[in-house]
Amino acid sequence: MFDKYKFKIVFIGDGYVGKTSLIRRFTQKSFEKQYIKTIGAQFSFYDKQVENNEVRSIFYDIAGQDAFNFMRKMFFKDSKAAVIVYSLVDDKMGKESFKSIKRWHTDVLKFCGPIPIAVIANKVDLSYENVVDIIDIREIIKEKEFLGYYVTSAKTGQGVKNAFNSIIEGVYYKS
Ligand code: G3D
Ligand code: MG
Repeated sequence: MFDKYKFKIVFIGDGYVGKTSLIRRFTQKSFEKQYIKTIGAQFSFYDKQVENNEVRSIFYDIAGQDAFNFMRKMFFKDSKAAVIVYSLVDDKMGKESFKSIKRWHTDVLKFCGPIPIAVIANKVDLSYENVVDIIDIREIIKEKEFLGYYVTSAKTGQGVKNAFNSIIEGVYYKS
């Protein structure tokens, strides 16, 4: 049933930015999270109809940030898209997570080639102002197939459904 449209979408970004919370918030309890020990990752499915086609998205999530360097190749293998998450919180970790977008982008290019990439700015509930301009993001992600920039809160749910649905549809229309 899902032979035709099956998208592996990898979630990357610094630790503590909210990757796991975002995936959990969107997929809720509809699918069990599964853990793949050999690559230090976990994943969740999400099925949705796009243009009368069943689309299965498989969101890959880094399980242990520290061990991740060793598993990158396997983690990224056969990805159809990548989502780089950073935190809007105005503290050291938040600012650092924004600077890291470049590094994560380099990783994607290295392991996947020019696949579509989206950026999610998370924890908007903890930020008074979204100071980062989308132009900056586009500068960093110079992908032709940029999947967009989304502002979310995994805590309140703000922007989460829109971000995931847009990303899934974006991947579908580019596939
Ligand atoms: P990671 O998977 O990227 O490492 P997590 O990040 O999803 O584990 O989230 C890290 C912490 O940030 C968690 O806090 C989580 O609850 C919190 N968090 C994630 N997203 C948001 C958000 O949008 N808003 C707020 N306010 N908090 C968020 P704890 O304390 O449970 O470790
Ligand atoms: Mg996590």
